[in-house]
Amino acid sequence: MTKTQLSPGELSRLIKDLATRVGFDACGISRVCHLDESLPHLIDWVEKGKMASMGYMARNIDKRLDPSLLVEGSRSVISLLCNYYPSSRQEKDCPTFASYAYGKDYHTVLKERMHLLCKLLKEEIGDFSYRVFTDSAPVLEREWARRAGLGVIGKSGMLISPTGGSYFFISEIICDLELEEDSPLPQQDICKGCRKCQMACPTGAIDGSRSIDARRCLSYHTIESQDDIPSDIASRLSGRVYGCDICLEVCPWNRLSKPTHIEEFSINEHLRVMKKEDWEEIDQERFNEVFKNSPIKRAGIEKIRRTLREI
Ligand code: B12
Ligand code: SF4
Ligand code: SF4
Repeated sequence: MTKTQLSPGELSRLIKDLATRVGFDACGISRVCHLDESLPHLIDWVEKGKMASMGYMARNIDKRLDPSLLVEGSRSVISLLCNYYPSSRQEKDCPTFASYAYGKDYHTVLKERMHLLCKLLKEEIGDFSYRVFTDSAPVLEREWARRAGLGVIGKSGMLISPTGGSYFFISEIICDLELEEDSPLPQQDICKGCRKCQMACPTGAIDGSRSIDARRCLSYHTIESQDDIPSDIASRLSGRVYGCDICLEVCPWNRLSKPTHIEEFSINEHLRVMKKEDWEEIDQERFNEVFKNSPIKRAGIEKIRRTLREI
């Protein structure tokens, strides 16, 4: 069978079935286009310096707004959500890590699943071209997921699914297939009168504009930034050494969260129990061994130890 034998609607339904089969929680489709509406928002964010030292956010703006410049000949963006809400947490008195980093690196886990999805699809419809992405290239992932009807952007900047909350990774397959697109959810204000994330953010990074100021975000300072943490930010860490989940924890939509069924996202046994003194003692070799497949390698042991001294 070739891809021409299925209509765009039939193809889209087949892709959504396969997405469920390989373990994704939601799948939505958009047609490749230039994200005109996002341009002023993104430029404003960059020009006001809210990207902090993440210079890569100011580069490739054209590609970030137009996937056809990133993947030649692409016609559709298949957005996928994958739930990572943990079923078990770190022990008490351990330095706190953001829950997205508990298990195996999501880049690897999700890319494997997306390639599997495409392999199964090729078995059904024949060859097509595609590339897979998750937090790995200039792609406005939340905006594509929003356009594909998978959720709405909250005050915290998070993409919130009205059926499952915001503990989801976003990833996408950008391909040359002609598919039936989904519609965005109605632009009702998902937050209504709520300001819980704004009130709870310890550093005032959330101003209600639906994107955040990275210069004030603990996640930025504990993972992305190579500099020492400024003292007014460091004094608000409250035990956090890698990322921050506060704006997710307080969000009422996350009462809908259910533990992930993806085994690879369950908490690394060492991370679950390691106390401050264990982090001070672990050497580079042992760190590499224990956290071989973990996203926390991004910050590295030296950065984690520098942050530890601040908590
Ligand atoms: C840079 C980055 C960061 C930076 C900056 C955060 C930020 N808000 O931009 C830092 C290091 C601080 C960070 C932190 C976190 N991140 Co991050 N991060 C990214 C990254 C690489 C780019 C985001 C980006 O483009 N920012 C630029 C701003 C301008 O864009 P934006 O906030 O996405 O907003 C767009 C739309 O929402 C829309 N929009 C928003 N408001 C409005 C209003 C109007 C009127 C309109 C028209 C449009 C609009 O327009 C914007 C431009 O299109 C993405 C991966 C990717 N490639 O997309 C992951 C990503 C956003 N991060 C993610 C996660 C999980 C986190 C953390 C929870 C990790 C943690 N626990 O520590 C925190 C959450 C902090 C927060 N509340 O946002 C997930 C979010 C999943 C979700 N459900 O939303 C992503 C998508 C990674 C992934 N593949 O899953 N992150
Ligand atoms: S991740 Fe933490 S510091 Fe960053 S915006 Fe959310 S609550 Fe604020
Ligand atoms: S905590 Fe409240 S204001 Fe913040 S994103 Fe969730 S619903 Fe919106």
